[in-house]
Amino acid sequence: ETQIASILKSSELYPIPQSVKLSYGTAGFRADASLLESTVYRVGILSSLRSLKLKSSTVGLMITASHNKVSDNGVKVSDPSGGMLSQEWEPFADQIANASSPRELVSLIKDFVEKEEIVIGEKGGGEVWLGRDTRPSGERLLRAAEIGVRSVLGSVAVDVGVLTTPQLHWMVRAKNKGLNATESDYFENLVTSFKCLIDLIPINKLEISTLVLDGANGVGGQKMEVLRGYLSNLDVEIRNTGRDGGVLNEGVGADFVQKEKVVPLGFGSEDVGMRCASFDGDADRLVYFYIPSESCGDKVELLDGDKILSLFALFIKEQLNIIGDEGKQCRLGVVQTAYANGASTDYVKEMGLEVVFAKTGVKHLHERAEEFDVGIYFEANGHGTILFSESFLSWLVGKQKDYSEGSDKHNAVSRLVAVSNLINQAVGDALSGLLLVEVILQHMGWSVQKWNELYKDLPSRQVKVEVPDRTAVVTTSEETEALKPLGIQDAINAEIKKYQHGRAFIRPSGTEDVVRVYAEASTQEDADSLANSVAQLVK
Ligand code: NG1
Ligand code: ZN
Repeated sequence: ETQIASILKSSELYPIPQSVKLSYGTAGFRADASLLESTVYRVGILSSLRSLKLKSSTVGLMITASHNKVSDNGVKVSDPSGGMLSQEWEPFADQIANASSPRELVSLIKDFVEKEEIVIGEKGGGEVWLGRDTRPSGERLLRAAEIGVRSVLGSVAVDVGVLTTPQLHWMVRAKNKGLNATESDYFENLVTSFKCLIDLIPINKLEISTLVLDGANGVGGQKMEVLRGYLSNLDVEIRNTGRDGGVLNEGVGADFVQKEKVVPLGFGSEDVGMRCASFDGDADRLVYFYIPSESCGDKVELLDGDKILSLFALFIKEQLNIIGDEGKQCRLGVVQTAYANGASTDYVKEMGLEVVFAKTGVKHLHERAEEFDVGIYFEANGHGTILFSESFLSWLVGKQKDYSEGSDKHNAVSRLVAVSNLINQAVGDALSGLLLVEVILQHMGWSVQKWNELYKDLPSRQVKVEVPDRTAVVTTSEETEALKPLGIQDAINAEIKKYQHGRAFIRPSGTEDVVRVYAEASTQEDADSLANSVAQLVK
């Protein structure tokens, strides 16, 4: 009928390039940008269908390849909740992205629409909000997404411009909750809740020193420049905004700093001891670092996602303790992945928190964090957030009325409510995470060095190995043991045994064509050597 004709017609514009096999992966589709137009067009169609399936709720479509190189790009979908696309739809995403002809595409869509009982064109269309990061290929790909969205009859595509990934997720979530959902609403929400937390700081501890931010030459630094204009009690110097000739993610950004543990471009000996932070290319990751005075060369002292998680956990636990017995009944839990530094896990366990492990990729962590009243999740690379259950939040709001204004308990409850507003509960967000770290440090009266002393990281090393076929590596569900190739796990175990506190695992990347190797040991030399010998086994 007309719907089929519409898709047949538009798909002629976007033939699939030969010899690419795409998979939705850890965080959507990613590839060299020149290969992605047909994929993004098809994800546009999928997004319209997703919206229709969920009573025309707004769905988000983000064009970004995050920390990957500037010539790459990618596309991922935000569900109406603001979370990642339901994993149940990923196989369909894979199928249509790889459909080799318009006919095959149409037939896959037809079957899926029937199976999911999606009704097209009768009760209004779908609505999809399209965002992109600063990559030069973004605009062209966004046009392809628009055509895909609109090829589902009655569906509308709204271009919401250049945004960070978490901004788009936040806006989609707010829109579907019936709240104000523009980018300025996003900023206003951050500013208000940050100020609220600042006002609740016990006066004598206040300390403000300059934070130096590495914007990864991407969208995050630029948005931070806007946000900074509305904030008092925060002094940020922003470098690597992308306007001074630097290249996105090249020698800069959270992924680079975390994996290489060296200073990003634009930082050096003049910054010794300063509190520094890095965003990744789409600003959903945040790490802190400082250059130690005894630093030789370009080494940094890294405060990764695990340290951020520990700081958040400590602060929240402190507020619950102030509330007393009732506060202690709150189920506060932590979700980490196999990449979490062993020392961080020990630290939060000693605090009395429950720790659970999930597979790599925030979609997996997010799911587990929802099981708690307050669930904090972080990947070591700096991607994470805090989730507050609806029932716990309404309990808090009730208590705010019960306790007398200005009392310790009232302040503690108000802080928790403000944290729930400040932190982006849709998805990990470098901007909101940064504001929360900053206000907690001010609250504690801590320097970055003091914060770093919460626990000492076990030395670790990550390397990636390029292989002809990364899918040859298959792991258990926790990703800590390799089932294939046969025999490799025994060989890895034999290497691990040679080291004190040795731990190592391999897994295929879901975003790059590599196998990742992680190793921990009691000294840096040992961690390096363990990582390298395991990498040799993979080659
Ligand atoms: P892969 O490439 O699957 O390891 C990487 C990160 C994930 C996640 C995604 C999405 C590591 C080891 N892996 O996934 O944690 O952030 O990218 O960006 O950092
Ligand atoms: Zn990212």
